[in-house]
Amino acid sequence: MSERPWYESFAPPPTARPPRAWLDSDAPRLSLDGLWRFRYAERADGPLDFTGPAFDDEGWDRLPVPSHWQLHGYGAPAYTNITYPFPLDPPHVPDENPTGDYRHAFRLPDGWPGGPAVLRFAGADSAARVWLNGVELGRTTGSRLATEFDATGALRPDGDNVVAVRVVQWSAGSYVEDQDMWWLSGIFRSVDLLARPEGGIGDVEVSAGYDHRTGAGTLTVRADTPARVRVPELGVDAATGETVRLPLVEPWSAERPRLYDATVGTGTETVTLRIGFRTVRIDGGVLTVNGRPVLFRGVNRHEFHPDRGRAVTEEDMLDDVRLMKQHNVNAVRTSHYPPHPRFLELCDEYGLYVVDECDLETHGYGEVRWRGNPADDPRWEAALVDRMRRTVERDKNHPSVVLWSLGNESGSGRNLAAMARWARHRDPSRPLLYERDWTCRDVDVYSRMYLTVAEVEAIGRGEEAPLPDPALDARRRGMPFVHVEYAHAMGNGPGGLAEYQRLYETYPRLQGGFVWEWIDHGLRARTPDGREYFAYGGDFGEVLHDGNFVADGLLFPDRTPSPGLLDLKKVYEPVRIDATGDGGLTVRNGHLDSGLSHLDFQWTLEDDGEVVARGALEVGDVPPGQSVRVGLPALPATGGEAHLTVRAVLAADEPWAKAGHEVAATQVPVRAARPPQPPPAPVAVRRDGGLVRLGPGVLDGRTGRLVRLGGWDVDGPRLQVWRAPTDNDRAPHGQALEPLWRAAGLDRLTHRLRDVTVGGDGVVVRVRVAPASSDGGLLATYSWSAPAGDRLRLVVDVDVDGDLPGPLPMLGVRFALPGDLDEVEWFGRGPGEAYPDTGLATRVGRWFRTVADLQTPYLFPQENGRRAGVRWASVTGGQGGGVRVDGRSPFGLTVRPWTAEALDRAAHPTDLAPDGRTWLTLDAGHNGIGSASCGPGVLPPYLLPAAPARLDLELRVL
Ligand code: IPT
Repeated sequence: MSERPWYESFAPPPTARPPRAWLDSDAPRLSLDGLWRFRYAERADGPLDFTGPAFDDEGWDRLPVPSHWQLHGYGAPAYTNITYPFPLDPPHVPDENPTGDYRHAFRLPDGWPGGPAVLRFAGADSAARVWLNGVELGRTTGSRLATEFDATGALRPDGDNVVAVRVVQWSAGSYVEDQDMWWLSGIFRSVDLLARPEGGIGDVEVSAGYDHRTGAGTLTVRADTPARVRVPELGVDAATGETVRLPLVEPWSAERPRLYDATVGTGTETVTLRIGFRTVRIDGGVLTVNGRPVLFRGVNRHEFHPDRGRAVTEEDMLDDVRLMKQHNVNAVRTSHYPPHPRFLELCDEYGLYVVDECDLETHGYGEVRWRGNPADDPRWEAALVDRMRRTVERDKNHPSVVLWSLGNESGSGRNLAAMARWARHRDPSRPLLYERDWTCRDVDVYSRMYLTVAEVEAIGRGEEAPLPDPALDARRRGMPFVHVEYAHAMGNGPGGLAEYQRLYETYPRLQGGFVWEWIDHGLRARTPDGREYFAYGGDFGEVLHDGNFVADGLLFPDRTPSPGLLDLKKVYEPVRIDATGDGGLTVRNGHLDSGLSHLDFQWTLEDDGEVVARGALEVGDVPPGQSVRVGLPALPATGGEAHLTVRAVLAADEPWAKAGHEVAATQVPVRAARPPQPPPAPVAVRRDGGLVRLGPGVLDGRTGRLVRLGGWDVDGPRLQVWRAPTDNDRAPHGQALEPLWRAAGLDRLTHRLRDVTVGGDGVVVRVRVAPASSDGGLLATYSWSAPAGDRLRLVVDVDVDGDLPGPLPMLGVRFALPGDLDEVEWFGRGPGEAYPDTGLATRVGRWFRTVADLQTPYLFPQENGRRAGVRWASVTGGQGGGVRVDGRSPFGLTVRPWTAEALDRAAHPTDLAPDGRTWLTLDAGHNGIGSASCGPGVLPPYLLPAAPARLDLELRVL
């Protein structure tokens, strides 16, 4: 019988110091971050020869601390969403247990005081055993939780100190850390040595409430040692434990993150705090901050960087915070673990509401019907309560943290109840949330994920399906609702954001939600020939993996905003500018507690996409929650299709964006396009051997296809129904359309020319398009005429012939053009891509992009880059000249250097190479995008039925 290894223990770290707040102290601190000596092994039972100072580590490698060893060439990253990559056999883990031995020598700097010292690990994944100068200090668990050890006895005041650490990839803790992310190991957050002065401050607890009725603040700061609390700006000089009533303070909110600098000092140590006065309460079933109902315009944030994994830097965190603020996000759920402590300081400072989530997920137990779920197994109780305790103790002083979350996707069970009991008792000032137990027996807020619009609306109305237990049902019915994950931002999409937001803004019980998720976790990699791409699950040879499900963020891995984030910014606008229909505008202030004086309102008038006038709009200050009516400015006459765009921009610099940054905007059509002229008498068709000449075009008389347009070789039209399935069409956790489409043969349609009829003034080509093994298909009729010598008209009529089930992926025609036509200008919606239920951020205008820039490089190649509402488009080349397409009514436009079929075959963007032609696709419609990659599919109004359709186009040579 062998002894159970140290990392296979259910218990929390036995010798760790009690958890406490993350404090900014003037006591000496020595950062031990840097290059450490490192030895990698495939197993965890290697010799413990390295723990003493005398060991010779000259032969060892060097690895940065903090970092993940898999991102420095040891072992390999692995991605699973739900499934555990090891057998469910707790607390045991496989013998193949990647292990990193670390050593780091340091000296205490001059002036380092004698006396107590603490060695602090901010995060080690997944468990570590720690020695200082050969003395074992203890072990850590809880990858994203801090662990402190008393280092006093082992520390050498003079000479070299050596810290030695063994970190294992798999431990008992791995069973409760089954979050949907890369398995990445190592000391990935900082290591510090902290001097602990005698009579110093161990822990501080701030309680700073705000009474919105009186404007008064109440401040109590407690510490484990008697100390003075000073807030100079408020004239506070009080003892710890004393409650100070302040008749007038400025409250903290995400909109106005007012912080007061404070110190808590004893004779030997002073800690610096930033205090925010705010009160979180559930009042009559509504979650309020400072007495006002809060609306979360939220995102779920994992810590991620494409090179560093979860070892994020301060700059990475700042990038996230600034990007969130710039995109109208006001709330973050720290899915699914407490973030780096600095992130919460930034949320306090820049203004973001935080749902701080405990480091807990046991999702993979769902694979065994939750048999043995750690959330319900008493052997795990102490460890789970310890995790909650370490979350709350570390983060309790942040005004930004408004809710605690017990964890994610861990089923239900008694240990969750124990965690909730502990948290409630320790911090009654913040409500609790946990999504997966729908009875809500342990929490204060009802939360769910990926509900349909109809389900959310039912909850808004208080008409959700009842729970079997009437008491629990009544209790839950009285709770505010938070949609803790919705709108899965995987690949192209998410579609349908506006429908959710409308509900959140309508029903007081619905307090917003958190989009899944903030950033794609693609790891930067290179092809053998050196081209960069972002790797996802399976790219590292994992046996079990969940592919590109790890790439489901609003940001690309390099933090470039995706079209989905631009849509979200529009939907999350805290100011709504709407046309009233009778020549005016309403401006609604959706802020919780700020007016609009920080915004300037500007307008521009565009005539056929050209700016012809601009000015400022006087809106005045509008109190939170109120609307005003504003008259439209006097506009000069326009001759074409005219649009007025009104923008609300920052009047002055903010810490997160410069003056002029657009917060909200709307576009109002003020003059319709001139009605199309009746086509002039068509020019005559000329036969020329096997060719048919018509205006600027030449058709092949046998195939009916256009082969030349002016001087350009072209080939088309070809009916296009297929699109490279999006992640939402593929729908790994939703109703997938892709298999239905493939089963219907829409990816392998064949084309049969029925006839070509050459008349005196036009050509009619009829083609039947249908899949093998089916009698249903589409009939396409291409009617060609030349309304003038320089123009060619093409009317495409599509009819359904027999049984062809919808929705269809898309319906359009495509042409091959010479590849040197590689620039596109269009008048229509832009500049970004748009599908029926996306592109909310786009506006009608004249836009220009190279063909390369029209492509959106989703990590898994899929349909992308379509521009909607296009009135006309020209495709031109560097050498000059090109072709132009005008629509009698607006059409969809996609221009690519490869076909949809090539896009469909690719697994990474680097698999795609321009094939020498420019593929111009003009569509009468696309199916919507939806969010079925995880959640509901396309809403009915955005489905593309298999039904007759028409495109009426005019082609011209430039
Ligand atoms: C849900 C998880 O909470 C989250 O971590 C992530 O996996 C997300 O969905 C999908 O990307 S679980 C889901 C399968 C319902």
